[in-house]
Amino acid sequence: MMYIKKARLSIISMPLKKPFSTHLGVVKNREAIIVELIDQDGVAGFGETVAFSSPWYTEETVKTAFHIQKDFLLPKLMEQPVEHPRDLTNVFSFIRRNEMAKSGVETALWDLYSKRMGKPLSESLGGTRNEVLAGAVVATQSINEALRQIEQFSTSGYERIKIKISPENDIEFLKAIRKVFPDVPLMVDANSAYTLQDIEHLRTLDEFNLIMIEQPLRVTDIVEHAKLQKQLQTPICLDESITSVHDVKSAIQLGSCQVVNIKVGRVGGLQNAKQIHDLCVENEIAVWCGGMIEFGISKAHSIAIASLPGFSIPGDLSSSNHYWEEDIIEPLIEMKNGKIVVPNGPGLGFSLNLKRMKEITLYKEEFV
Ligand code: OSB
Ligand code: MG
Repeated sequence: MMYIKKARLSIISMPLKKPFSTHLGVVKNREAIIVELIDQDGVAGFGETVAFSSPWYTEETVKTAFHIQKDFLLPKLMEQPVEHPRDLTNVFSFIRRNEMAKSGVETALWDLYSKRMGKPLSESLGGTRNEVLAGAVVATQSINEALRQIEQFSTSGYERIKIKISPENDIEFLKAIRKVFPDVPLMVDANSAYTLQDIEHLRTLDEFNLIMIEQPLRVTDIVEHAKLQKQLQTPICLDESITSVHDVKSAIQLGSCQVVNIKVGRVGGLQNAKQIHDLCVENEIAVWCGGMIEFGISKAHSIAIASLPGFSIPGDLSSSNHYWEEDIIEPLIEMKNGKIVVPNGPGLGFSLNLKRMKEITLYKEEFV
């Protein structure tokens, strides 16, 4: 049994090395909540809440997640001991949605559990890979900057490049990119920039030999994505539309996608992420691990889940220094030859850099 005796929520803030720009806006600074859980034996587990400062990507924010964690999730967990982190999905089911808030706490419990068992988190989750495939994201409104970044990322070894697009820039960007890099493994992410009205326009993207198009339509357009997929050669990948195992079941039934982007935070934690992985493998839907411009704790959880056998496509998994001058973990995460090694120490296999945490913590609260 894990009796959580103490919990700590730290709101941190760090500037990105370079702005991350999509049609929805620009991220220049990243806030997040680091969750620490400590059990009856003093074993500590760490999680990261990946909601943004504003609700541009999902409806949650750092403040809403802090509220849900402080006032609902932590009190519940501290009054009700659990034997295994998989039990948390049920324990937290009295709270509707708020998946990133739940995930911050649930992932910390997985780390704690794995440390108690003395085994790597990847092993607790059923991971089989020793290394995961790394990919980089290009998020800029300038073609020259995009070309420069693609050059840099592909020569440093990233296995695939993802570029953010919208109807305003897609054709122009892709023409320029394919002229210089005809063979680079390339995919696009639209973050819901299109509607079904754009079907003819979207069909013109088929000629660019894209690995997939991620989330072309709106979050709730599960039926519309199925209509679109029937008319597109390029595989559709769903990101924002998938927040639960049930969403994946609907998407499979309707034929809304051929690929699913699994983000631990967006689906409420590692247990749901694992179940979505299993369901996709069973139904021959490809999966990969999505990124959230996150810090090292969340990256470490992503590496652990991406070690499951179904994660056969490179994810948004990058080095610590991809977004950060100095990440919050030790050792730092490093991509080498397009891969990131899955650590074999107990739990996450990374620890917090306390000096760095101190520099970037805005606010901290402890619960006993
Ligand atoms: O849509 O996949 C997305 C980052 C923040 C919010 C949404 C998305 C992203 C990314 C991943 O594209 C970037 C990364 O972490 O490397
Ligand atoms: Mg996406």
